[in-house]
Amino acid sequence: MTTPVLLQHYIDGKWFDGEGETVTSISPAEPDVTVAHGRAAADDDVDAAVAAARAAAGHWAKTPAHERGAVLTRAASVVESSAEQWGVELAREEGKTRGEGVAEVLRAAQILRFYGGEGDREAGQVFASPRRGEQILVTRKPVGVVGVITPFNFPIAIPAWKIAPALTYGNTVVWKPAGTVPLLAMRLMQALADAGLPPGVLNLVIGGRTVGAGIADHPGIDALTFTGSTAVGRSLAAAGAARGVPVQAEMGGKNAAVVLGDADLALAAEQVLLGAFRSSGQKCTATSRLIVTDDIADEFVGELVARIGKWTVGNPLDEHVHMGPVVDGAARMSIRTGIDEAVRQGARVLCGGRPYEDGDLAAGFYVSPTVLELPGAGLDVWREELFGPVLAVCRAADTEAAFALADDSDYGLSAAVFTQDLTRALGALEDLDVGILHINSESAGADPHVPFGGAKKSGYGPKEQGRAAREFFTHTTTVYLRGGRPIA
Ligand code: UN1
Repeated sequence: MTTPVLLQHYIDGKWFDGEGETVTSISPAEPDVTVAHGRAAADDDVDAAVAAARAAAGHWAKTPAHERGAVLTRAASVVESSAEQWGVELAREEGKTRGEGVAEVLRAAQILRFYGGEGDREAGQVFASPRRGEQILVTRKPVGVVGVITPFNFPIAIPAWKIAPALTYGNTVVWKPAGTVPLLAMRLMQALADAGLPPGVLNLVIGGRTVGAGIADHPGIDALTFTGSTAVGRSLAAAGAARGVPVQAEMGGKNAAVVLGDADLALAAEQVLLGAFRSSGQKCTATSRLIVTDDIADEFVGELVARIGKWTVGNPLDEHVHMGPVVDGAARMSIRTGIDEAVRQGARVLCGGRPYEDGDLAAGFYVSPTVLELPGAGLDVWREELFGPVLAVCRAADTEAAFALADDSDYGLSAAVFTQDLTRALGALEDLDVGILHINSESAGADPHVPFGGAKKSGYGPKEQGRAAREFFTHTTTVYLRGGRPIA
């Protein structure tokens, strides 16, 4: 057993103990194992963090983009060289498998490196002027002090993809990670500090909802970026609107995989399995709805359930395990309730669905990979996000009906369509209102250099990642630039 890490906060270049409520980060695989513990930030710590970020803002904004980028590039190396160790810590603290944990840490390094290169890219636009002797420049400026509120499910990648663009574009940051994953937050903070980030530029305050609300409502915060539930995202967006502060919120999903009759069924089954159950389904991009056309429905669902049967659920640190627990007891409870309710409403359990009754799997926060066949699309499980390893299945008569079913959702984050037919693939692009569309690959996944985010209830404000992030983390100044020469 490893000794718990002392949980600390970082403001104005200094680590210190909190004085708020007690925070204990446990391992969801073994709830009696404490990973990190300490005390939450107090209200005046949020004030101190915002004050430090404000004080650092002017100097950081004037620091050359290449120097800002160099800090991120150095941090990328620190993160990369720690991937094995932090990947294990991540798996222990969050519950995804060790392999996924290591891959996530490496992804964070890749994101830091991408934004580290920003100084080498174009920084604005030049337009012709309708007047002689003039040109019009559109330049970019940081928005100021950004509040960053991040979820439990990607404890280092999501913080990296918010903080790296915030910093590279010259903003300073006050960051609150999810209270369930403070250790990985401390690791990323330390990496950036070791890379030479000046004091006050990034401040880490750990705590629960009151700390989050303290940041969101703080008059010293100029913009807020959030990933988490639709309910919280919308309330932050409303609060931001009331104060005239821009909010970027990346929220829920009810992502469909559509498997059509001409698909490569083995490929589709492999990808749907990964999309639905990797990270125990706790990704906003996870596949939670499966739509199969009648012609191949029995064969495909049979193949999928057979593959799930070969998966090992267990301690995420064990090499042969495919799926670990969900993040905490409350998550396990709400997912189980959602399954029970679906069954009550007429769903048929094709696999999983029952709680683990003994041994390590009953002690940890495990939910078995569950596939539910629905009598129709009216069930709550088809509409509401459960954020767990639960896949609901509906059949469709043909491609058109399948796409209509997929698009009939309040959410619009991602979708996966399995077909070998170009016309059907292009039809999906036309018919599905989503931010991310995968053809013949699982619904989850993101690359640092391309936009990420959803349509409909899934996203609010500009997209994240790639150069799309610039829309949120900067604003433009249009410069009418004319010299002093007499106009001929
Ligand atoms: C991914 O699919 O790899 O909270 C990333 C989430 C998303 C990130 C998904 N914002 O699950």
